[in-house]
Amino acid sequence: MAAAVKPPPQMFPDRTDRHFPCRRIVVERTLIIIKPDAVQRGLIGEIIRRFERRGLRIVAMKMMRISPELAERHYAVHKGKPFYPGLIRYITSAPVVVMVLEGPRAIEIARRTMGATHPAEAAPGTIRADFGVEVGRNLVHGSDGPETAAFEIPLFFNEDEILSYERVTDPWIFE
Ligand code: ABT
Ligand code: MG
Repeated sequence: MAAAVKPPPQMFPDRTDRHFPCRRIVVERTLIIIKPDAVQRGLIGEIIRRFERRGLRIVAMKMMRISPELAERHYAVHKGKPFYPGLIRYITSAPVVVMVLEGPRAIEIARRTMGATHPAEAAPGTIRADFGVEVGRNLVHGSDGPETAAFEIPLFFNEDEILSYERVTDPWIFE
């Protein structure tokens, strides 16, 4: 007898916040890059650990060397700015680890976990404050909005490299 085919569960149904009914909880994906300085300094595990512990779900991850062509596409919005050539040199200088994180308000949560762009201005306890000093060695990248994430993720991952799954801990992290 053929088993009944169950529709796939909707992992994060968009919903309103129980405590703030006017606020909609939006499930997002964000692109994270553990930059060359962080890889060279042996901070891959430390940085992944912080995002993982926060509760965001890792749905894609790989190590790679970013080509100049890919760097130019990723940082196209900064073309022409004085720091652009150094930025391209930096991001292509050595291997990086790229990941896609998923969860309610994942973009904002990841950015707050990373801290301000300039490590000197980043709040203590954030990645950039705890490990960084200068903006040109700020350890980690995270998409800065939903449109940016939608643009950046396909630059680094094919759709079949991004996994859909649930963790047994999800009900203890997501209400
Ligand atoms: P990214 O996550 O790398 O995009 O950094 P963030 O979004 O926090 O900051 P933005 B404004 O996007 O900067 C992109 C990279 O350019 C570098 N930068 C930026 C400078 O070196 N000097 C500057 O004055 C500014 C504004 C920092 C960012 N990444 N790096 N390296
Ligand atoms: Mg940015």
